[in-house]
Amino acid sequence: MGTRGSKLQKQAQILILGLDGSGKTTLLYKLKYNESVVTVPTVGFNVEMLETDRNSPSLTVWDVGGQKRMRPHWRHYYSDTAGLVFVVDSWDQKRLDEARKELHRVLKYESLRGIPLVVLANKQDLPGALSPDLLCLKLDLRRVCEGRAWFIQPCSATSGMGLEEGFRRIIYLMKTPLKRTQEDIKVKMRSKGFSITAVKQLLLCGR
Ligand SMILES: Nc1nc2c(ncn2[C@@H]2O[C@H](COP(=O)(O)OP(=O)(O)OP(=O)(O)O)[C@@H](O)[C@H]2O)c(=O)[nH]1
Ligand SMILES: [Mg+2]
Repeated sequence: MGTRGSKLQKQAQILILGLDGSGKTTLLYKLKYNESVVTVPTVGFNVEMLETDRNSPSLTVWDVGGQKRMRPHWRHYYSDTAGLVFVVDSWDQKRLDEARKELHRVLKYESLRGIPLVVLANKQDLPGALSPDLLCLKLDLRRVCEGRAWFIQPCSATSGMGLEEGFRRIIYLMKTPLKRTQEDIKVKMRSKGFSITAVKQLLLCGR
């Protein structure tokens, strides 16, 4: 399975990163207990096991605080990570550039090379939230994710919309070698009558 598969066993570690206030802790507890918890900024980390179906590894999910002073510690969580989930506040356009810089910095680390990425475009329930397509452009995902399996998933951590899909997607990307992922998408798109150009664009945009 190459670089990505080598870290995937019966149990896999998922790392959730993102700026402070993007919604990491809210989504972790929504997924775990289906409850909307009142959060405080995370100093350190939260860790939870998430159950999956029997054909998938169970997930140990690490949610690490995103405040500026916490970010130098992110790298201590990279070595055992099989999948990365990066959470973006889709409503807070003022901080998008900061989110882009942090994401690009994270993806440069050698220990995360080839590790699949799901970007969660969170807070879609708020009026004015940016669409995943616009976020894809603003975060320059196409370029920075070259050679990596990735996907951008719209969601709302408060309502739960899109969260399970996002985690199902990271499991799929972890289980499936990059080349096959792209082939699967091509076959599906062809069967729906899309042109090769449209398929290529879709693959480039990861969704
Ligand atoms: N409207 C809306 N608010 C959300 C959503 N997700 C999180 N929030 C709110 O955003 C605020 C920050 O959420 P947290 O989950 O604490 O953010 P965090 O990413 O864990 O922040 P740090 O721990 O500081 O890194 C809280 O007030 C949440 O209720 C969402 O999908 N929609
Ligand atoms: Mg938190």
